[in-house]
Amino acid sequence: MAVFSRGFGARRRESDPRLPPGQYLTEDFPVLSAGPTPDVDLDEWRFTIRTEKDMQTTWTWDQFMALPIENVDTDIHCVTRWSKLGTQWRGVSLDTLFEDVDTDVEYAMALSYGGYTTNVPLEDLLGGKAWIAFEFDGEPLEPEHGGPARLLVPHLYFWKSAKWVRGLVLHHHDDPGFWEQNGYHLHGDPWTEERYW
Ligand SMILES: Nc1nc2c(c(=O)[nH]1)N[C@H]1C(S)=C(S)[C@@H](COP(=O)(O)O)O[C@H]1N2
Ligand SMILES: [Mo]
Repeated sequence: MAVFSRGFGARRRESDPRLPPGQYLTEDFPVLSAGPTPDVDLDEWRFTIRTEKDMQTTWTWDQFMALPIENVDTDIHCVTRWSKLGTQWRGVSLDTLFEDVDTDVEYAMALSYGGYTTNVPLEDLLGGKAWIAFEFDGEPLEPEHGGPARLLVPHLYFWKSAKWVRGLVLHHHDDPGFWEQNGYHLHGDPWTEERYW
């Protein structure tokens, strides 16, 4: 019967070892935004890292595009339980952006055009784990998905991947960002289901 073969197929897909617990696979790319999509002009776009000593490093779009660009092939996991496997991105590694940043602290707050914030430990941003991505699937990142550029931290739930990112502020403390103040977990590891707190 059709209903059984569908159920069987769903169970097989859910047992994919790339799928964290409690997640299901989707082929779509859902849009999840807490507010309107900001209109960010490339001439006005800036990315700034501000340290705990108030030292700032800022890139314009042209300066940013002159940095080494990496291809990233990765799975993404939203806390609302969808996961998408093998997504293709291009972006600049946070390791590259931190090369000349002098800091002694352990935490960052990502800031976005439009006001969104999310907190991420530096440990989760460095070491080849995070990028500022500006291409998805071979095309410039769509505004609704965070274009011109978004943070991509694929090993954490996708709310950490701040769309329309404009910078990072480094802190001594792991202060909660937007969703974290509203009950989402401070860290957000999908493999241990750090969903809410
Ligand atoms: N600036 C901003 N970034 C954001 C969000 C948001 O509302 N605003 N939502 C987060 C959440 S909850 C998720 S699941 C992903 C969704 O990204 P997508 O819309 O590209 O699927 O973006 C994250 N980044
Ligand atoms: Mo999300």
